[in-house]
Amino acid sequence: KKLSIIGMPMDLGQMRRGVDMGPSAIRYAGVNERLKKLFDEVHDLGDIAIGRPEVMIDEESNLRNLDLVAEKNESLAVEVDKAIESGSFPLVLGGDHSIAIGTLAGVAKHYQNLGVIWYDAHGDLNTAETSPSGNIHGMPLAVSLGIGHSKLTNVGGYTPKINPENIVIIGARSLDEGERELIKEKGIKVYTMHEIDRLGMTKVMEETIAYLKDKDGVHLSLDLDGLDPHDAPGVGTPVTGGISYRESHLAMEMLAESKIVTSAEFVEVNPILDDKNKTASVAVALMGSLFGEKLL
Ligand code: DIR
Ligand code: MN
Ligand code: MN
Ligand code: MN
Repeated sequence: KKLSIIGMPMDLGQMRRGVDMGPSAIRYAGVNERLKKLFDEVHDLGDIAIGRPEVMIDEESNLRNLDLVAEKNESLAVEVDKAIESGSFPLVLGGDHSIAIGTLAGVAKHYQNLGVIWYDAHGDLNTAETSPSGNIHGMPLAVSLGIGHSKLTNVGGYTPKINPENIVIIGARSLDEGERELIKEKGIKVYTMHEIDRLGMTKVMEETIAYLKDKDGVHLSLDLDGLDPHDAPGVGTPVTGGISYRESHLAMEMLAESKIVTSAEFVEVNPILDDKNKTASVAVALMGSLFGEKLL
């Protein structure tokens, strides 16, 4: 079993600086050491080069830093693709959630029927037309469905990457109007905080795993803001009333047992907004559980 770690120090998909330091924070929290115990080989491929480009707002299209976000995601897609080609499990460290555009572009070409678990307070289903912010980190799930600006949907040279019936959103508690409409129109499966409270995380994950069981691969896209800000304070857009640390471990452990996950990314870790690197440490702990760490 081989793991490839790819850092994506991207902050161009939103407006709060510091999330570009997410990969460093996660490495500082010991990701390599932790996961070396769980894989035969761990290859840390370093970071995708983002540089410090001039930030421009494309007012007309309501897509902040459109060209740069598209270009950097092309680079990420190439690296993710190579990792899978080499027989490795790709683990991408963010970076803001716009990086899912590149991760999924690199992953989805390897599967006929890829499932996606979107663990997030948000739907990330906006387009330039529906976005209240113009931030591309609020759009990657729509983009991956082929909905949005063609510069984004065509990253990797093909579209769409995924089908709406293959998606499960877990932890939603902040959706914009256009996102609600898209969820209804496409019939996307969503476990909001209401269902998590009502059913419990065990049932939510049993149903999620059953729902995705027949897929030939499953990508986990975990936005740390899916967790409650009490447990994961170092995120750019915290939303109160989120998934707990314990529930998140349980979810990762159930995914480990199910063996359905074939690629993953952990995004939105912002050490500038964090409390002594707590959020990066939580991310690494959850990775441990996702990859089969057990106490006994
Ligand atoms: C909001 C925030 N829905 C937007 N989205 C975030 O700007 O589109 N996604 N923070 O993770
Ligand atoms: Mn997100
Ligand atoms: Mn989010
Ligand atoms: Mn655990």
